[in-house]
Amino acid sequence: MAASGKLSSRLSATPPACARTLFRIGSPCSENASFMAIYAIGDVQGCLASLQQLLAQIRFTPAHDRLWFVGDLVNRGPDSLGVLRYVKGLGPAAVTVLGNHDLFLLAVASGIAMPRPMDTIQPILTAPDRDELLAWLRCQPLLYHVGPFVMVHAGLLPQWTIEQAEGLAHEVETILSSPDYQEVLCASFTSPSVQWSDNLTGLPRLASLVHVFTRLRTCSVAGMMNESYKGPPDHAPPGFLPWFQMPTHRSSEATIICGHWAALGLHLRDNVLALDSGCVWGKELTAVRLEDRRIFQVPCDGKDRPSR
Ligand SMILES: [Mn+2]
Repeated sequence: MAASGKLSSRLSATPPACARTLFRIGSPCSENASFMAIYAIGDVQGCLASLQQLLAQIRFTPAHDRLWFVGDLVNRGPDSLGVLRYVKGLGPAAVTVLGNHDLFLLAVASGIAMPRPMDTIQPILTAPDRDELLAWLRCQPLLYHVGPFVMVHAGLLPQWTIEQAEGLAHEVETILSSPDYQEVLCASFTSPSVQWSDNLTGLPRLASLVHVFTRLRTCSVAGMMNESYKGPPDHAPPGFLPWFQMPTHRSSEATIICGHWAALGLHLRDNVLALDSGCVWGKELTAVRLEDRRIFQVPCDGKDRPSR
């Protein structure tokens, strides 16, 4: 559904009625009552110029508006340091959830993972404010839930309710934001991933959760995650479907906002807003205004080329 070429904005499926209660600040009877807009934004991955262009298009005003980022603020694009500084600097005007590239940055910074040729995180690692940026990043959530909306980087297993998913995310967030955070990074980046099971304990449990929240694309009806498939949903391996298409998808009462799957592209359903429209691959960066589901996009054709 991603628009191509020129700047575009349009409306998609109707938001749930209860979404409107999110957007009121102060008393509606007050003379000073103001209304804010919440914009959910897809994977930025260091594409600062595209982000700035998108924010200009929506006339983002930090005093009144809120930005929700689906994670993967950094890597592959040319200015991960600039994006990280900008989003951190927004304070309460921005929320982000952690993506796999954000966690990879933390793992490299801890000496747990090695950077690869396509990675563009080195300027963060040598920045004078590196420690503040990284400390801020690892305290961001894996799951953010307000009203009818739940934001995660990749997806939720079909057997999880929203309440279960929140509790599971909190297990990981508690460790990541503690002095022991490197243990979960080490388990996530140096051991073979383990399929999720309620019976998992300790670090394999946390690593499996990290894997699901930040990398899930397709899974089986039984909730087994496909580890490697990154292509378009129509060509998923036999027995695997996009996580949100499962007939027993137990989180379907909420609207899930996610990214991570560039080959899926911008994909909007009544209860899913998948926003990775491939900015870092020269396609578009997308924002959805949650109040009315209006779509805003900028083309990312040249100003934010990934370095190779
Ligand atoms: Mn990702």
